[in-house]
Amino acid sequence: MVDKFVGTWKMINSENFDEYMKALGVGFATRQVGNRTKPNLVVSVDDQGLVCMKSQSTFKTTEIKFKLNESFEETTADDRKTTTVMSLDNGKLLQKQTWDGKETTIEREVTDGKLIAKCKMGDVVAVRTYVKEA
Ligand code: ACD
Repeated sequence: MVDKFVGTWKMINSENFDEYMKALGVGFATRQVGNRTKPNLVVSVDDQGLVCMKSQSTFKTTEIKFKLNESFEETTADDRKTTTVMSLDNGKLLQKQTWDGKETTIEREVTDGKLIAKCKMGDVVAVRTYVKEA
C-alpha cells in the first residue's frame, strides 16, 4: 500500500545532494539549481491504482505515473532518460532507475510523519527530508 505516501510534502532538509548529483554525472550549472531548489512532492493514487508522483518547484516540475513492479520510461529532472521500476519493500517505496548501463535507487519511507528520501548511487547517499504541508 502506498497510502502513507499520499499527500503534499515539502522538503525541509537535504544532505549530500551535490555529491549524489556528481555521481549521476550532473554538470555544474544544473547542480547549482538542484542545490538551491526545495521541491514539493505530491503523491496521489487514482481509483485504478495508478500512482502519480509529482516533484514541483519554480525551476522544474516532473511527474511520473506508475503501477508497482511495472517498468516505464522516465525523464528525470536532470534530463536522464531512464527505465524505471517502482516497488514496495518492507514499507519502503523503491524507485530503481537504469540508464547507460548505470543504476541508481531512491528509497522513500515515512517515519514519524516525515518522508525520508535516500538517493543512492554506488557508495554515495543523499538524504532528503520532507514534511506534510499543513
Ligand atoms: C528527491 C530526490 C530526487 C532526485 C532525483 C534526481 C534529480 C537529480 C538531479 C536534479 C538536479 C537539477 C534539476 C533542477 C531542478 C529540480 C530540482 C528538484 C530535484 C528533485 O525526491 O528529493
